Amino acid sequence: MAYETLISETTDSVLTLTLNRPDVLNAVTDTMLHELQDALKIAERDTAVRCLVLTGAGRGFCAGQDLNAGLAAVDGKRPSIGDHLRHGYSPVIRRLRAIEKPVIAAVNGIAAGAGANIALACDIRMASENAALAELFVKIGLVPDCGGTLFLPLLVGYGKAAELAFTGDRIGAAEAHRLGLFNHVVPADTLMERTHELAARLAAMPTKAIGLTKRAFNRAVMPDLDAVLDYEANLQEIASRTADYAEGTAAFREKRTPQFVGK
Ligand code: LHQ
Repeated sequence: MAYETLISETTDSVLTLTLNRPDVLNAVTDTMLHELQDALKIAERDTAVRCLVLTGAGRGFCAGQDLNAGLAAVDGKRPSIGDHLRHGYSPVIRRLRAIEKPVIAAVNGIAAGAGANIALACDIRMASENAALAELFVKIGLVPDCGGTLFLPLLVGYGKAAELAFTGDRIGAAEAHRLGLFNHVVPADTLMERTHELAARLAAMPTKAIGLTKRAFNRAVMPDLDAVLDYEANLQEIASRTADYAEGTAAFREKRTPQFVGK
């Protein structure tokens, strides 16, 4: 299948999906969301695919929502960010969690905002030494979405999750590994080879047993994912109506430091 923003390749029963907007660190557009939804839907049904790898082209994994794409008011009408999450991002997160095959994120560079939480929605994260992760929503006046309010405290505990989400600080690969956010950190030039080794190994294992294990983990530790995604969308809608969100996004586009007013 040929996509505009995604490269899809299958080798040794491993489907590799590469986010492909390298000039903007693979920032997410509507097209990318639709293509991801489509590719994951096909992968779910395709018995020849027994493991998935998600990675990014170029020096970034994914910089989250493309802040230059479709968020401005048109004819005085603002698009609803809550709806954007419900119809664009949430189906992707739900599919990553529901697909009964292992999903590995090969984090090749910065994973930020929605990009960070897409990585956290995967089962296992392999990372290169120059990878980094940032829950930087707060830096544009937003709250973590894409399931981050669940995945982050689940992986690192509440205190560290609060620190990462409240500050938006970027953490390097070694720190992310120490916190349990990245399973393994490897030299950049070996990331895809090492990821493929693990993926091929998992693809040769009893896929049904792995799928059922994933189903059980989902039920045990994230049974309310749908409600979490919906709640995040409601909260993001509120946050997106604040002066700080307007300032944060304007400052990003104008390449300057934002001046937040706290409301
Ligand atoms: C970008 C982006 C980007 C556009 C880098 N957009 N161009 C959901 C629903 C609806 C609304 C809002 O949000 C959400 C969820 C979210 O994901 S919110 C979070 C959105 N993402 C961000 O706020 C991240 C913005 N990017 C950054 O802060 C930096 O680019 C990071 C820290 C990711 C990387 O910094 P650097 O390594 O210094 O790279 P850079 O800033 O120079 O970026 C390279 C290029 O990519 C640059 O373009 P240029 O033309 O100057 O070379 C950036 O403008 C572009 N880019 N992220 N999200």
